[in-house]
Amino acid sequence: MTTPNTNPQTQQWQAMSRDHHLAPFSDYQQLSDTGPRIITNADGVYLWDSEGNKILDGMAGLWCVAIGYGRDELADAASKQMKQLPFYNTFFMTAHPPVLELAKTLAEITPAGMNHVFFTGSGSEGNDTMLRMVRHYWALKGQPNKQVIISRLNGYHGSTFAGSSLGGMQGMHDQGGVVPGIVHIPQPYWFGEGGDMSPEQFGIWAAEQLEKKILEVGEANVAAFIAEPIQGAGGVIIPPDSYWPKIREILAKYDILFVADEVICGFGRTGEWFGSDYYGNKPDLMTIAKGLTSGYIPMGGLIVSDKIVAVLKTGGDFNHGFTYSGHPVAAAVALENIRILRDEKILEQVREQTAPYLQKRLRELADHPLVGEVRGLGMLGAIELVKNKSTRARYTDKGAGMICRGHCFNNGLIMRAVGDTMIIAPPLVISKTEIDELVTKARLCLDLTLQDLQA
Ligand code: PXG
Repeated sequence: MTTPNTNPQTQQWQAMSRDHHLAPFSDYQQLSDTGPRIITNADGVYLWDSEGNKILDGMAGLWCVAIGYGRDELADAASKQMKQLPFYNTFFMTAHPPVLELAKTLAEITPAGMNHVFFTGSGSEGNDTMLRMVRHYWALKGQPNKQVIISRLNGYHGSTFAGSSLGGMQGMHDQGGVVPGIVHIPQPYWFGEGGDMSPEQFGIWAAEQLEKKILEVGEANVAAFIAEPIQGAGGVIIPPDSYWPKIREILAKYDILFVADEVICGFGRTGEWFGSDYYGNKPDLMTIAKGLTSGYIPMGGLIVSDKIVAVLKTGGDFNHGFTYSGHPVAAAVALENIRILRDEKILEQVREQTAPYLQKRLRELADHPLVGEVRGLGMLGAIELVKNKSTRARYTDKGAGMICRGHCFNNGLIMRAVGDTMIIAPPLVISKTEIDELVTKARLCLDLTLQDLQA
């Protein structure tokens, strides 16, 4: 699938990869044989590789570069902070101005009643923190049996042991096992799993699986339910409209905590600050990362509601923390990123202008013979590749998604393949002209993929 290299430096870098680098979620033999594509620079919504190819980044890096590449303000904020105080920890009764200013700023944009944040270095660490905090919370409340977390199959909550156990990715569970006390329910993925039910019926059915699981485990043993408002890595799975209202109804009946994993949906991806705002959900905790710094520097966190903080205050030390919790440089970058999102009214622009346009243009691809469904919301989109539009049957064993991903790479567009679902999550600042380019390239790549599948 990859085109031959012409820049001799590309081969040198690929040799370094082969000889020394173990990349995430990669087949090491394949990576060694083929060599990675080397990305050398970026600006706006575009990337350039070492061969000089310009590529429209339809995935915002990895769902994170909200404000686009090349914003000097973030580099300047990092540089200034590095010169003033490059590191100090937030353990042992110390803090520094950037971490405090960021905590206050987050309280301004998070839902009402969520006024505290525990900082981490990543989304996975945020979910790890959540697991310990939630179990500790119930123990402090005199209910130490409330330990079990209910999560969803095909959800993604990170790659630490807690993160991958909370997630519902079998391939991860198979390598090294899982943390005990985490159980999974089906996902609200109508296109893939809805069968003969209507989307609305299926949404109710999928939500009812939560109640079924609470009753099976016993309310007295359940600590929390965790879910992404929209599953990202699972394939941009937008629940049927009936799903979240039914989940809210179930959560109101039982004394369990609700955790929204906002790592992808947070910071404007749906046109609201958080996916929970979009759906009107009321979480007790929210995991954040990615869009918090637009990916310019690693940072994550766990937003904690006042109700939980009040209980934590009764418990002495919370025995948890990372060297880089609240790192001053990351905090300074996050503050500048949020300032840009606010001052440039990027959420308003997404909500009122570019997301409606992206969704309209994307849906034009539904007429393509290879496309079984186009769905999307805000700056998220998914295109289902099928052999038969009416039965939703796939091209089994052909790897349609990977073929399409290869064509995209070679034609200047990054789209991710999750099985045979092509997904996009472009930078929030993508313009209408750039959206036109994205859709034109996507159609071309669908044509090329169909040719290959029929050959
Ligand atoms: N929760 C969600 C919802 C995520 O999408 C994490 C937690 C973990 O965050 P960190 O910062 O620890 O990676 C994520 C991360 C993909 C892909 O292939 C998605 C993620 C990470 C890597 C690959 O779509 N999401």
